[in-house]
Amino acid sequence: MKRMLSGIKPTGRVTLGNYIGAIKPFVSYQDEYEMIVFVANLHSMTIYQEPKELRKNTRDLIALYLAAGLDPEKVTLFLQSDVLEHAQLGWYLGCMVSMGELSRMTQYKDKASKLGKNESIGAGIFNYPSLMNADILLYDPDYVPVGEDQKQHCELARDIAERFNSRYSETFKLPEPLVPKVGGKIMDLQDPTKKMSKSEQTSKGCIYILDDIQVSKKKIMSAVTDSDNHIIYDPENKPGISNLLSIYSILSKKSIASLEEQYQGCGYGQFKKDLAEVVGQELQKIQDRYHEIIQGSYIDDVLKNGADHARYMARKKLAKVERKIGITIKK
Ligand code: ATP
Ligand code: LTN
Repeated sequence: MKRMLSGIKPTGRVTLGNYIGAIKPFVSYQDEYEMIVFVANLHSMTIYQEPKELRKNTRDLIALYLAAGLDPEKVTLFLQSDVLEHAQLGWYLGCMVSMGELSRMTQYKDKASKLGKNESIGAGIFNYPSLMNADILLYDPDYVPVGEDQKQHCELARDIAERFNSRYSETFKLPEPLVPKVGGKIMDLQDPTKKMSKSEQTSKGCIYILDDIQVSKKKIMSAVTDSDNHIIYDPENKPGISNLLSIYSILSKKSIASLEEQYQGCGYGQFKKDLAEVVGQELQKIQDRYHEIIQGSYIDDVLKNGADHARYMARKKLAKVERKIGITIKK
């Protein structure tokens, strides 16, 4: 069975973008692949997190993974901070990457360009990819399912794995990023040229999975579109309606072409109303399960089992790395 691995940061409320670009695909892969899924809470520290909120967001994220249908019997689900080997390998790999490579990462460049005049960027954001490389390489996954924005980090993991293998001998499998063809980048509903992101300040263009259902519907109804009233997928010239078509297609399991046909001659109003209904139904389903899961100790049990299993794999790999690089002095 091929292996897959991915993680999500608990940096805020989970968005429809996270759900479509990451969580929903994970659920669909779990029968076919050996899945390792974790909450990247070490990565979330690269931006200040209010401790109480971080705790809530972390529990919510786990509960949402489960509510969306991840089955802990099939998937290893754990908190990154529970497996210390991530940080340890992150250090070694950070010593093998150049400042130039890290400076070319788009996520770093984006965050750096958004800084105010007197703000300086944290070193954590700069070093972020090394920790992510460790997350990936510790487990030898064949595939890393991520949204479009994370493809570059996965490619770096591949480069670093190759570098390590050629310097010290074959140690890491070369992972491949897996970006969904539709839904890899869900855009902000108010500014469809920007990614829907949970760390954005305003929430009008972003649907949260735990949004009140009526609020989520209103956000769809007030999504920015163009003025020609034709429902056609053309991300370059019609980013707003194309984004809505992607969301509709993923949630309804209908192809974009069949939706274009279904809505030929219809105005945007009807299309948005139907989509609002589809989104509302999907959220309702998840929220009902979320409310059951968030109570009691189920989450803690799942995390404990997941961490035990992940730790076992990670320790073996780290021990191998430490032998090869000469850190371990026992013969
Ligand atoms: P931030 O906005 O704080 O950077 P994020 O939501 O982009 O957060 P993560 O929580 O780590 O970052 O993302 C988890 C997964 O969701 C990643 O695989 C990412 O590529 C995917 N993802 C995030 N936003 C979107 C989006 N708008 N469309 C599709 N996939 C997304
Ligand atoms: N950087 C990713 C989250 C993440 C991740 C990973 C994804 C951390 N470690 C390992 C895949 C594999 C993000 O910002 N979405």
